[in-house]
Amino acid sequence: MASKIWLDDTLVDPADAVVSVFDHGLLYGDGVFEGIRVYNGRVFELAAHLKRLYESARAIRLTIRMDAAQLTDAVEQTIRANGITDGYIRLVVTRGTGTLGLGPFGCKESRLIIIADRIQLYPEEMYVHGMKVISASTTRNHPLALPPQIKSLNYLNNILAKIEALDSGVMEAIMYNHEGYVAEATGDNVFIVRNGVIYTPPISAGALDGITRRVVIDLARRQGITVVERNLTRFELYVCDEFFLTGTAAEVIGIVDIDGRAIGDGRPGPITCLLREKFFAYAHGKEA
Ligand code: PXG
Repeated sequence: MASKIWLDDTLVDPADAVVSVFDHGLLYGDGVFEGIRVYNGRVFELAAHLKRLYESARAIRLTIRMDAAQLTDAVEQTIRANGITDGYIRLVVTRGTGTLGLGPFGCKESRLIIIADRIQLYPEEMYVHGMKVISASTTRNHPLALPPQIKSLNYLNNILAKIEALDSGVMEAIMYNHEGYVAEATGDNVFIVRNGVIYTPPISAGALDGITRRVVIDLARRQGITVVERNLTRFELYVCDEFFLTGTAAEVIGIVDIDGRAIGDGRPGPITCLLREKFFAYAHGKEA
């Protein structure tokens, strides 16, 4: 449990970290957020996360109460106050208190919440032996309806797919877009390997522009592995050699089964394991 929470302009006790029932973040999911890792006391890719946060806010005409330099300072103060060296930061910006109506402009001031805590990991054996997933029947939001690049507080689309996963006894679901192409998992980006080449859906397929995704693409290319961004079909997931997901929570995790089809030899593949190792080294500052 966190001992101090950043609320608006200062650190407060968790009991005082409360927002109004009239906050449009609660009433309408009107707001944006980021989930960020801390490794060895260093905030992982903070600049990239803040850029995405400010862009998400700009896209929904939400003003964040401080600039990126002040927000960086607030994040660091929150980590220090909670004694976090390896953990997780949740940054939330809500539209703020308004009236019972959709209109956002009656909300006079956005709220800023920063929570720094330990991270809940998947069980270690899932990283070693790989994870099973299913294909969700819930279609990913149409990118022209709600651009998936906006990391908004409205995650119902993903939650519906997550329910399908949990109902099937697995932890993650793969979501497809309105055209049937792979978009992403409920909180992770999708990668496959076929004949030594890595494939991942383009952001335009309806994926969040994941920070982990970008880092992993870069690490793979530095290993001399070709990475291709193109639309992927469900069939290609079924017959690939390797399959893995990337995300702040999951980092790099091998998928060994989708819809009852075993991937490769049923264990996380060599490229997956290599990239997981490289990601760890990079995250812990052991490799440029
Ligand atoms: N797609 C979606 C829909 C996400 O929400 C990712 C991809 C991966 O992006 P990053 O930038 O993290 O590599 C996300 C991120 C959680 C949790 O508690 C989920 C995310 C981030 C942090 C925590 O499940 N999703």
